[in-house]
Amino acid sequence: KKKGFIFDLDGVIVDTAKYHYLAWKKLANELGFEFTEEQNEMFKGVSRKRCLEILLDIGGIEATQKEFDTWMIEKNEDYLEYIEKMDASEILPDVPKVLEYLKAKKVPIALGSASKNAKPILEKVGLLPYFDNIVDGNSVSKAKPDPEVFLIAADKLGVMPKDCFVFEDAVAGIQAANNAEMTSIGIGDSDILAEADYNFKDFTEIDLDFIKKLLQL
Ligand code: B16
Ligand code: MG
Repeated sequence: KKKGFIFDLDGVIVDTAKYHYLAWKKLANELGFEFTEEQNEMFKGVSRKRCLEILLDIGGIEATQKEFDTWMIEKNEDYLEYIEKMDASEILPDVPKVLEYLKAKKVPIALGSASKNAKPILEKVGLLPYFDNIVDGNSVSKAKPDPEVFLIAADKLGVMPKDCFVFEDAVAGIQAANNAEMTSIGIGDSDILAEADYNFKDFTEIDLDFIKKLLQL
């Protein structure tokens, strides 16, 4: 049966969380409060708008709609400055190994990300050609843990949801994959991502026999 693979972007393919953090921290500091790396954990897999709502909650700030919109733009402009400098050296270890294997087996691959900047990032690091479809923050209306992003990806790949495998680093992302009735593969801390069907610290722990086994399921 035809299988499909769906990759989250941030925390799975590249570590852009550090750039999101720096941009949010700058905004928080400008508004007069601190924003820690620990608090940034809550932002993983979460939309830009929702992140700003949480940030303002942390700072105890009530914003007008105009301020809110301005700060969204300001954060993104700072983030884009970091993205601008990205190259292939920022691809997380052994990710290309898995992409290369899937390509060779002609298995369709999609991106399923909450980011509105997903495509330029893939372009910057040179991985765009591997992806048959990109489903990102521009094409979804419901955020993870809603399964929408992955269901659209499966549909675009022409693969049944239950025959899709999802790599995710965020709890909400694992839940979204599970809600879509796909097989979820957690990348990161297995205690945090305990709801995943499979867990790996990172792609260096994934050998190609595992991928081969999934393709035979
Ligand atoms: P943007 P993912 C998510 O990417 C990030 O984890 C999250 O921290 C970020 O706020 C979100 O993208 C939106 O990003 O501001 O670029 O639209 O993990 O779903 O690939
Ligand atoms: Mg992620």
